[in-house]
Amino acid sequence: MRPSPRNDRRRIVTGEEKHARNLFRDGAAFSMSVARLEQLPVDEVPEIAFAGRSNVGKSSLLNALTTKDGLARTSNTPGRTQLLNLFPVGEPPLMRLVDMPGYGYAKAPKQVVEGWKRLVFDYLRGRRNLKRVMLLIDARRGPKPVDEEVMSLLDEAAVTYQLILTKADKIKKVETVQELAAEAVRKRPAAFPEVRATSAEKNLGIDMLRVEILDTAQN
Ligand SMILES: Nc1nc2c(ncn2[C@@H]2O[C@H](COP(=O)(O)OP(=O)(O)OP(=O)(O)O)[C@@H](O)[C@H]2O)c(=O)[nH]1
Ligand SMILES: [Mg+2]
Repeated sequence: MRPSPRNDRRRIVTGEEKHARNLFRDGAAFSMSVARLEQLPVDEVPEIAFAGRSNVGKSSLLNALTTKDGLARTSNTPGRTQLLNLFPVGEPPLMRLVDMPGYGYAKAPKQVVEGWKRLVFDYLRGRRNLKRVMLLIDARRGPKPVDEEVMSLLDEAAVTYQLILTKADKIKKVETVQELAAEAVRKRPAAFPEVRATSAEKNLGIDMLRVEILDTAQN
């Protein structure tokens, strides 16, 4: 059966999933926020970045993955996350999860929006130890032109990315959106072909995503 958030709850949690859950739960901590790339640590720890439009649910997904509600700050108001926030997992760190400011939020002052976008795009394009980008897409809306812009940038920079649908609890036919999103990346060279559906609110698709993130960081 195709993995879908609808049957996720009835799935038997595998040993791998338990291991990943314990690691993310016990081993994730906040380390630092940076406004400029020069402030990032210089080392070989693999990073997995969470990117996407404002309010898509990046910080909420990070909290669901680490099972820590307040680890990354979330809000109803777009523009909550304004810096790159690093969350190392494991001691010594096996990887870092990176919560990013959202892009595509038109209501903030133009200069501010441009500043966030530049920070996000520069990081995505230039970070050597960036292993994969989780590109979050609202399941109700599908990919937007600004998401396509990010995909093109990642294709050009040869940084692997994966589309993750968020807020899957808000729609009935998540499989249809999943297929449309998979079609949108089919010809994109750096895109991982499978699109995952998640809900941070209902904890759907989270167990599997942890295992995938861990595999990515370790390979
Ligand atoms: N129903 C539902 N709501 C969600 C889900 N994930 C996030 N939300 C809500 O969406 C809003 C935005 O969530 P955030 O996690 O702050 O979004 P973000 O992408 O980090 O936003 P910025 O930092 O502003 O770019 C909050 O009100 C969350 O409660 C989900 O899976 N289901
Ligand atoms: Mg955020």
